[in-house]
Amino acid sequence: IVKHWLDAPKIDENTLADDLTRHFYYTLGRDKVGESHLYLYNALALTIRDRLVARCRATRQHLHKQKTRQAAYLSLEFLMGRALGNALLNLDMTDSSRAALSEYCTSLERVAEAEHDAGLGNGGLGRLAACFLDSCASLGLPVMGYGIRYEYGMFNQSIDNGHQIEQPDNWLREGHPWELSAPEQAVRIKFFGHVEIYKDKNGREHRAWVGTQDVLAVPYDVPVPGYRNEVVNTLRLWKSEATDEFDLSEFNAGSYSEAVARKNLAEQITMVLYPNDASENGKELRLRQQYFLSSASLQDILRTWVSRYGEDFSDFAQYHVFQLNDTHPSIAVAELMRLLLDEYELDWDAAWQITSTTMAYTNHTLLPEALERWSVPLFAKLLPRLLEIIYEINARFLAEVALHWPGDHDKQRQLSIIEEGPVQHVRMAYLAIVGSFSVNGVAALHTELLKQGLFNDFYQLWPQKFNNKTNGVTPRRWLAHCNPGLSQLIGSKIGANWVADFSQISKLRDLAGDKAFQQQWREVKQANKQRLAAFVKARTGVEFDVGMLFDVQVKRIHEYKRQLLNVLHVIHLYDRIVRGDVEQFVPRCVLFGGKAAPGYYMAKKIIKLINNVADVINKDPRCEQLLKVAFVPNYNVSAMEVICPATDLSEQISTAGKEASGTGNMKFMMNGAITIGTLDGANIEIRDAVGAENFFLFGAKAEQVEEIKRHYNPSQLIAADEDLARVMALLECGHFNLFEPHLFDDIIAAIRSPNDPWLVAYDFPSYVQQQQHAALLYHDQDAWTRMSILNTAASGIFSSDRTIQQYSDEIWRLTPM
Ligand code: DL6
Repeated sequence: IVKHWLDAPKIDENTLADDLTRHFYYTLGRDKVGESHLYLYNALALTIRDRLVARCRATRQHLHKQKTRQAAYLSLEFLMGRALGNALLNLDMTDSSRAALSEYCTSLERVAEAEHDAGLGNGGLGRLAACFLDSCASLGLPVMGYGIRYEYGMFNQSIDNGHQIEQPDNWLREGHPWELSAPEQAVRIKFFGHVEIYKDKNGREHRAWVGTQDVLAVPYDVPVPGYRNEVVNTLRLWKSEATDEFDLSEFNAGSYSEAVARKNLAEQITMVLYPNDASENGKELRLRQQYFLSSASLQDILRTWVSRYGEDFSDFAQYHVFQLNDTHPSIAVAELMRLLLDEYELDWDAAWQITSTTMAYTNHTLLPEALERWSVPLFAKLLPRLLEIIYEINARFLAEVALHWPGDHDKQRQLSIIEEGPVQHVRMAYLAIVGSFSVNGVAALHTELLKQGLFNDFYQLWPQKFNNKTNGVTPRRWLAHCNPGLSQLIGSKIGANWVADFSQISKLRDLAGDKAFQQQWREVKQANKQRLAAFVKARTGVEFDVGMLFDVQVKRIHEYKRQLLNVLHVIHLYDRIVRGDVEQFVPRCVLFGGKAAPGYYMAKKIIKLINNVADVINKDPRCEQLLKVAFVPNYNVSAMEVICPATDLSEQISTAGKEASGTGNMKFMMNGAITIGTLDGANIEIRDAVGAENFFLFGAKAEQVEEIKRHYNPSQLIAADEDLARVMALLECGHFNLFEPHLFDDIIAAIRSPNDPWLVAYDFPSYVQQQQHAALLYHDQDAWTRMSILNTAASGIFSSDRTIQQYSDEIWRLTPM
C-alpha cells in the first residue's frame, strides 16, 4: 500500500500534441505512420492514458483521505468495446486530439478504427456492466469494477456459405495500451486440497483448507473516466498466473515438462470467455473462473481494509457493498464467509452479519437453462471448504424455512440450496438470494415475474429484499459518441447539458412537430444510413439503398428472441413481390446481426436460414428496388455504434415473458428508431414512456402465454392464415435450400410443433399486421419523423445514469465524490 502520494508532473491539453509525438517516437520507437495506424492509435491512447492516470490518482487520493462507503461491481463480463472515443468524449479532448493528429495527415476516425474491441462479454449482461461503470464514474460514485482479463474475448464470427464460423478473438495480440498491471498486488487463490480441523491453545476449533494447488491472481487496472467531472474510477481485471514460474524442486528433479504443464494449467483459468449467454454447461473451468474472480476481488478489498483499519471488521459493512452481476460471482457469498471465518477468525454470526448485509444480487434471466447449478461432487473436489460453508449456510437457512412453514418438508426440499437428485447440485441463485440483502430484476415485468413465479417462495419469506432496477444504457457512448450528427443537432436546440443530465432530452418533445427541425432530423438520419450502407457493403457485399426503410434486428441469436419470426416476415414480403402484390409496398432493407453460442444447433440453423433467404432475395431482380436483406458478420459493440444511429425500425420481438429487459431496444430508441415489439422486458416501459401510438405493438402477452400453449396447434393456425401458409409452403418446398435438401427441416418442424415454446406461428399474423402498419406510416415522412423525435425525447429514463442513481439510492447508499 502506498503511504505517500507523489506529485506528478503536470500534463494538460496544451501538451497533448507534444506527448503524442513523444509516445510515437520514443515510447513506441516509430517514425512512419503505417497503413494500419496501429502505432498512432497506441501513441494517442498512451497520451490519453497519462491524463486518465493523473485523474485516477486524484480520485483514489480523495477516497483515501476520508473513510467512504464504496461499492464493488463483481461481474464475469465487461463488454467494454473500444475505449478511445469514449475517453476523448468524457475528457473533452476530441478536438485537441483531432488537431494533434492533423500533423500526421490523418483523421481521428481512421486512428480510432485501429483499436480492437474489448469483447469481454457475451451480450446484454456484459454491456450493461460497461454502461454502469460509465454512469458510476459520471455520477462521481465510488464504485470499482472487478472482472476477468480474458486472453481471448467473445469469438470472432465470420460467415461461410451462410454458416457461422467461430475464430478466437486474440484481442491482446497487439497490446492493450489502457491497462496498468500491478503484479505486487497479486493474491493467491486456492483450489483442490482438503479441510483439516485443529484446535488452538484455547481449545477453540478451527478449520484449515490445506494441500491446495494455488494460483496467482494478478490485477490489471483499466481507467474508467467520468463525463467531464475529473473522476476516474477503476476496472480491475484479474489474470491467472502460476505461483512460481517453475516449481523448482520439480524442475531440478528433471520433471521439466510437468512443471511447465502446471504453469499452463494455472494460466488456463483466464484464457477464454465462455461464449454462452443463456445456458451454462457445468464446465469445471467455468466454476474455477467464478471462484477465481470472487476470491481475488474479496481478498483485494479485505486486504485494503486491514491495511487501513486493522483486523477490526465491526463497521466493515457500513463501508462496503458488493453487487453480484447475475449468479456468476455468487460463490462470493461463501468466499466472504470463508475469509472472515478462516483468515480473520470471526465467529459465524459476526461473519454472516457482514456477508448478508454487504451482498446484493441482480438476476438477469428467467430462462431455466440459464440458472446455474454446480454438481456437489465437483464442488467437493475443487472447493471443499466452500462446500462445507454452503452446507452450513443451508442448514441455518432451512431452519428459518421450517419456522416459516412449520412441518412443510416439501417447502424445505424446494427451497434448499442443495438440490436433491441422483447427483446433488448447488443452486447458485438460491445461495445468492439467501446471502444477499437485495435481490433485483432488470425491468418491471421481469421483477414481477421473479416475485410471482421463479422466486415466489423467497419473496414470501423476505418481500423486503426484492426490488426492481430497470436497465439503462449510457447516453455518452450510445448517443453523444456514436451519433455526432444528431448530438450536434440536439445541442443546437436544447444546449449540451443533456449529455450529463439525460432527463433534459425531453425538451425535444416540443420540437417534434416543427417542420424545419424534422427536415434536419431526417438529414442526419440519412447521413447515418449512408454510413451504415457503406459498412454493410464492405462486410457483406450487399448494397443497401438509403432511400428505403432500415429495419434492423441485432442481438444474440436465440430462439426466444425470434429472429425466425422476422425471417418469416421477410419471406412474406418476398412472396408479395413475387406475386406482384406491391401496391403501397414500402421498400425495405432488413439487417440481421448476432452471434450464436457455438453449441447452439437451432441458433446456427437460423443464421443459415437468414443467409439463404437473403441470397435468394438479393439475387432476384424483382426485389431490386423493393427489398434487400443482409446478415452482418461479427456483430459487436463497435458495429452497434454504426448500426443504431441509422435504424428506422427496431425489432424487439421476443416471446413475451422471456426477455428480462433488453438494452438494444433502448439504444435504438435514443437514436430515434421506432420499436416494433411485444410486451416484454423493458419494451413495456418504452411503450409507456413514448405513448402507445408511437410504438408498434403485437403478439401474445406474458400472462396469456401459458394458456395459449395448453391447446396450441400451429398447423391449424398456418392453414387458417393465408400469408403464413404461403410462407410455410415456400420453406417446405425447399425454395431457400434448392441444393441443400432437408436443411431446414428442423426449423419447419419447430414452427409446426404443438410444443413450440416461442409461439412463432401464433404471433405471426399480428406481427405482419403491425409491420404493414409501420410501412404505411413510413409513407408519411413527416409523421414518421415526428414519432422518431418523440422516441428520442422519451428515452430519458433509459439512461444508465437513472438506473445507477437508483442502485445508489436504494441499494448501495453511496455519496458522490
Ligand atoms: O440485464 C441485461 C441483460 C438483459 O437486458 C437481457 O434481457 C437478458 O437476456 C440478459 N441476460 C443474460 C443472462 N445470461 N445469463 N445468465 O445475459 O441480461
